[in-house]
Amino acid sequence: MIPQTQRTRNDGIRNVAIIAHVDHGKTTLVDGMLRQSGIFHEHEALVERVMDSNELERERGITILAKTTGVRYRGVKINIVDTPGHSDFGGEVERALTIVDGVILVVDASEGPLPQTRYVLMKALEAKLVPILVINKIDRPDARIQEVLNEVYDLFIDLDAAEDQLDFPVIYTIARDGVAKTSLDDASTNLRPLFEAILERIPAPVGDPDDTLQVLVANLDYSDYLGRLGICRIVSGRLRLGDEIGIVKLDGSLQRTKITKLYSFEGLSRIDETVGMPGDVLAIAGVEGITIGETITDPDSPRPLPPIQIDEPTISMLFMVNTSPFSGKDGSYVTSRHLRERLEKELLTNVSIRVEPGERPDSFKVMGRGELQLAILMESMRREGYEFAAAKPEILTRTAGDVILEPIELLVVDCPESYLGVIMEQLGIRKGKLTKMINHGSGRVRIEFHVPTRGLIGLRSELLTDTRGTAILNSLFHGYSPWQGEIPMRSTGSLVSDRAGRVTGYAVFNLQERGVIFVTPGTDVYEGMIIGENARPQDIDVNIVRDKRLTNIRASTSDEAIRLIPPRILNLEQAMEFIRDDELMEVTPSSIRMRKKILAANQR
Ligand SMILES: Nc1nc2c(ncn2[C@@H]2O[C@H](COP(=O)(O)OP(=O)(O)OP(=O)(O)O)[C@@H](O)[C@H]2O)c(=O)[nH]1
Ligand SMILES: [Mg+2]
Repeated sequence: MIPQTQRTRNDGIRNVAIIAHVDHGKTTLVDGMLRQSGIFHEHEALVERVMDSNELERERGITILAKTTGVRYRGVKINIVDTPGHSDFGGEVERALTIVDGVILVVDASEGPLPQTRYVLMKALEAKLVPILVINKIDRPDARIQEVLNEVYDLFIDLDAAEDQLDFPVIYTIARDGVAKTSLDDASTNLRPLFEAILERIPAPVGDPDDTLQVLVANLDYSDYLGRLGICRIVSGRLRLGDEIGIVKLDGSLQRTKITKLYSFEGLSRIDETVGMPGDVLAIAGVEGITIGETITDPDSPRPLPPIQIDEPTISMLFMVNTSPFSGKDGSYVTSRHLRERLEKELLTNVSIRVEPGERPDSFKVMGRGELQLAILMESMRREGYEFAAAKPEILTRTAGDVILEPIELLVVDCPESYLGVIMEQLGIRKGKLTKMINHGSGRVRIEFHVPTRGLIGLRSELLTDTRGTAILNSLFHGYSPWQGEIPMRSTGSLVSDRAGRVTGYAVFNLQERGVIFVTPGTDVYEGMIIGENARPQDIDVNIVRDKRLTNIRASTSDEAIRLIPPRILNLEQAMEFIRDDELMEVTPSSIRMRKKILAANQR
């Protein structure tokens, strides 16, 4: 008997996502796959980590957005999704997993599995995706390949992997050199063993081309030339250019439209296509308002796919119109309408961000997965010409009955043994509970804690100072637990300018003993602006614009330069960590300032 709906296997395709902890080498591995698939000619220079194409990604050397590319190997089209490894961008990974049939789990041969390895693997196993393990950076002098392999097995078992998921192939790579090996004594000099493993182990997609059209819009991209692109996976049916289709919107309504542009991914380019079959990963353009999570389907008998589920945000920040005396000086977009429209636009592409109206009409509660995610959003906005104020990040609590629950993170700290005491002390203050301590015998220890998310704010900079830059911190959302009680925050106060004017070297010289100064001579300030950190707990109002030419203080202008301690100029993330409840940060295209919420000294 012929089954009613025939599920056809599309053998010409493999869809795979590359997942890992941050910096373990995903994007570098994709470079190698692109280079070796023959898409680029030998002489064509390819920039390093070519998929990290946006400006902030290149500057910071991290992947922020998941991106799709395609290569061909032995006649098979392999669609590859490169994902970010930083935990704040976990939403990108969750989404990427909805369009693939398998994952390449990359693990650093020295660092081994870290919190985000656990997270991404957990998501992949839950989605029943087939894994291939890649142990990367086997060239590292401190590689501990066998140990790391065992740790990965332990992780799979810990995550309750099914029997067949445990049977994953292991490939050893030096992504930077484009080399993959099936065993450590394999003489391979290219990535062929990895490509072979993908063809052999990642299942070809299945789906019936004659069934009702169902296409999941899983990601968005933007092109100056084409406008908004929807990146989709065809689940069933045929998607033909020019066909009348229906889009089931997130609110359940149906939008009738036509597909006018259809593309597949080939290296860094898009190739025109006329038809898409089940399993294909394609981009469509020219569809007004298309958004992540929608289903493209038959307009006459629509069959929507289940919505994409992703984890909830854990922290929030209030964004508001900038009301400082300097507002509007260098931003092009400064009104609450500008802010609202920009945040609404962000929601279209960034599914792990939520926005709610704030208490005041000109403020917005922006919620995300972590400080870095919110910092990246603010940084993008200021570069686009936006100007606004933002309040201290807050943790999103929940309630169960009358118990307040707060988010808890799994924190892994790697540090030299000698700093163990300092780490324990700092985490103690922040209500961290030690859960595990591993000594690899290399002089470094790995310590794991469960610690309230709010205890992590400012922790990184604190520990980097305390351990002279040697501690490595990684954290991952762990769950909710009852409110852990008060955690003392910054023990210092702010130095606050008591009047408007221009900072003088003379004033800085006189104030620098009181604490750390954040401004350079020549900077314009206003009353209520924070110009430094007081060494004592309380705030003090100071005159940072005093100009008294006392000859015994500076004999000459060059003398002045010598006597001034260089200021500490805070970047966005540092300012986010510095400000307290009664303070704001002011974000503009050219500056990041901090201020008291109430500017007038006599009203505070
Ligand atoms: N020694 C060594 N270094 C490598 C290797 N592969 C990648 N790297 C380096 O590791 C660093 C991180 O590489 P990326 O490819 O950006 O890592 P990623 O996993 O994409 O990072 P995120 O996307 O930010 O999570 C870069 O400095 C690479 O040059 C390798 O095989 N050996
Ligand atoms: Mg990357």
